[in-house]
Amino acid sequence: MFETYIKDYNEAVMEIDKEAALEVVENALANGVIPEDIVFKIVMPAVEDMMEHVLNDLDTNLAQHFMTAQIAAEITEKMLQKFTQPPEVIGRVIIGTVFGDLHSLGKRIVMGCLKSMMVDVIDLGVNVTAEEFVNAAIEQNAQVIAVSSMMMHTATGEEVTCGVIDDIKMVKWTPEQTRAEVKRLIEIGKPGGHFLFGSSLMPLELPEENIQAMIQAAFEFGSN
Ligand code: B12
Repeated sequence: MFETYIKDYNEAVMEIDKEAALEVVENALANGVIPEDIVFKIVMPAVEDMMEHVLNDLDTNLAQHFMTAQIAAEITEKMLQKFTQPPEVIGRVIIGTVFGDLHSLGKRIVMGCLKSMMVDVIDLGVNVTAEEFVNAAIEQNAQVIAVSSMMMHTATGEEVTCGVIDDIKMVKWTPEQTRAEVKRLIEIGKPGGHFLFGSSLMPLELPEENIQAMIQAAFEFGSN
């Protein structure tokens, strides 16, 4: 019977079906499974299983990855209140997204995994300065500071200005028009330094000669 709960729970998270996953947990509890076993024998192995899939199985998608962590965190928090003995928390982590960066999805997945593994997580949100990380770690007596940083310049702490070419319009431009636009952007951004020129979406329809023209112009006008 217990094996069936494991199988049903895994299927539910792979289907991104939160309701079904919660129902498996409710059924298991109603049939005498203890909250400790829900967390350590059903929920936590499912998170580990998902991490394996993400590493080795190209068909695993972001929604499955995200929801497994979120469901695990939610159930673990509920089950902790029902544990007969206070659970052994293995450590405390201060987490946040670095200053200048507003990306939060990856951080939330990491938080979900950590919570389901008995780590106390304190989230400082996004756009967090180095001082805020350190002060929080000292105040909260955390052993680990976990920093999420999705962008090159915020990861390295540089102040940069980004100039992104309009790669939707670039689909219809000629290589000469592309070159002129790169020149224009770089002339605006380059004075003073710390200027990052780039593209964004790169639609599949972009003619290759425009990409070549963009790169050549970026080297030509961007070099000192
Ligand atoms: C979604 C997204 C956005 C969303 C963010 C929504 C949100 N609330 O998070 C929006 C549209 C707002 C956005 C904005 C911008 N974005 Co953006 N964005 C993305 C995108 C498409 C996906 C990021 C994501 O969520 N991935 C899914 C998660 C699950 O993966 P993940 O973040 O990598 O996290 C995993 C690991 O990295 C790791 N991890 C993450 N954090 C941590 C922390 C710790 C401690 C640990 C252990 C692990 C860990 O575990 C996670 C789970 O597996 C990426 C491109 C890409 N394919 O990655 C660009 C991307 C990150 N963005 C980029 C850019 C440039 C921007 C903008 C500057 C665009 C603009 N010109 O306005 C702005 C920045 C605004 C700002 N100041 O932050 C660039 C960064 C380039 C670079 N490397 O420097 C990327 C790479 C796109 C690109 N190719 O140009 N973006």
